[in-house]
Amino acid sequence: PESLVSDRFNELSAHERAVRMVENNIRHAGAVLLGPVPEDAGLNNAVGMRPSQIINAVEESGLRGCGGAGFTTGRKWRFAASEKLDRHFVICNADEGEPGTFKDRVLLTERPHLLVEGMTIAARAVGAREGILYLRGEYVYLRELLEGVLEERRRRGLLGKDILGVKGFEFDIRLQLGAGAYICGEEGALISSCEGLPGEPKTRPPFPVSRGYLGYPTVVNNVETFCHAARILDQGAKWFHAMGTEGSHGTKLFSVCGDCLNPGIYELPYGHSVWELLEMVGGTDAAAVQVGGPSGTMIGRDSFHRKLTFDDLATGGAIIIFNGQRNILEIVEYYMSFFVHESCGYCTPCRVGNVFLQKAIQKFQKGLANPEDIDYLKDLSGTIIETSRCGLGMTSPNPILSTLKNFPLVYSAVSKPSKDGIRDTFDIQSA
Ligand code: L3W
Ligand code: SF4
Repeated sequence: PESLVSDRFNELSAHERAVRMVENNIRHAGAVLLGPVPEDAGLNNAVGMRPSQIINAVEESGLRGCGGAGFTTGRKWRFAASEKLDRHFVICNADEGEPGTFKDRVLLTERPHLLVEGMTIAARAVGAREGILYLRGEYVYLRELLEGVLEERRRRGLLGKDILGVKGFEFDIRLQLGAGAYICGEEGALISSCEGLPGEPKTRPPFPVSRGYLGYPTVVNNVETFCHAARILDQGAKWFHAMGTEGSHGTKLFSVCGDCLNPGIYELPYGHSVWELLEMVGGTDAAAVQVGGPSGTMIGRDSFHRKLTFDDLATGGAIIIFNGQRNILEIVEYYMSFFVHESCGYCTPCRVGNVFLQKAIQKFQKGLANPEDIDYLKDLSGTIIETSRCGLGMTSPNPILSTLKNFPLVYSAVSKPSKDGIRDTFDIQSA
């Protein structure tokens, strides 16, 4: 929209721009998360419902986890509620660390009450009395604001004992800060970190819903997921279900950055194509779009018709736009350096394999690769994916695999046949 590229718009801070984007989209696409939200209407409804009715409503809405993996939220809550242990926990994963993702930061800043409302509704649904808001270490500046929100809600009877006057409905939340490790956004590592242990993923199963924090049933959801749950309890499952597509209901916040006129946060119903989003953000010059951050997929112009849904291009929200001046191998090498740095080191394939992948990409960058190195990249990527314990290792080869598939010329243009056809090996010491 024209108003977004006015001089006034360019004077705004990055955060103000993000909110303006959402406000603008609200006028165009309809407000859900950052539009006018009636205070605690969802929680007021939830206290009049049985836990099973809350879970039914969330399940019927079709809400799926907004961190990227898209597990059905109602099912997750049902699993946790069905566990008969005497303590249950609700944890909000606000360890927003995927490069290119900054939507949760805006929700935490602009809608902290909606988030805590969603967590409180989840607590009522699964029978949790204790909650943790796990905040990304780099968002430490939000601590005071969030502590203030929790305190205010305790004062107003929205947290603590007998919430909203309902006898026996007790729930409170403590804030815990991460310390800058990306892996702590993985739910097992996050739980370990909350327990005071090193931030390393846990082997699943058991899933957190049955044995999570301190061994008790635990619901871990993303910030956006809790916010949607609160709106669903306010507006109804049918309202949410009616938006989006068959397999991806409701709306989604997208963090858009890179080579476009109007980076920011956009809230859209699921089902828009990448091209439609590029038109909205002034990014139609794009040569490549990284959907879902480094652990996602890089697509080229011939795939811009693809849809932003779980059935096509699933994403936790990151959309990074690259114009034709960008060097794809440089981007891939940078993403691999990110994974090398952030691997927790528990599994050898992830700890060592990603270093080898990065080295191999550097070989292509230097023009020293041969066609056999392409097979090497594919083979090693497959091994890392198959043998890693958590999502980091399972997705770390994606920058390579998606660019090999969608930008094959980038690789073939810089690789030359070796003299004897034998592929070079990488020296573990130098790696
Ligand atoms: C009970 C089962 N629960 C699965 C639960 C599980 C988890 C959720 C998703 O994340 C994504 C990746 C990237 N019984 C269950 C079950 N669950 N089966 O469902 O589980 P899963 O394993 O599909 O995914 P995940 O490993 O939790 C991987 C994204 O995370 N990612 C980065 C994300 C970054 C952000 C951010 O910065 N905000 O979100 C990196 O890999 O999209 O799809 O709760 O317990 N049988
Ligand atoms: Fe750690 Fe990587 Fe193994 Fe995940 S896959 S547990 S990050 S070494």
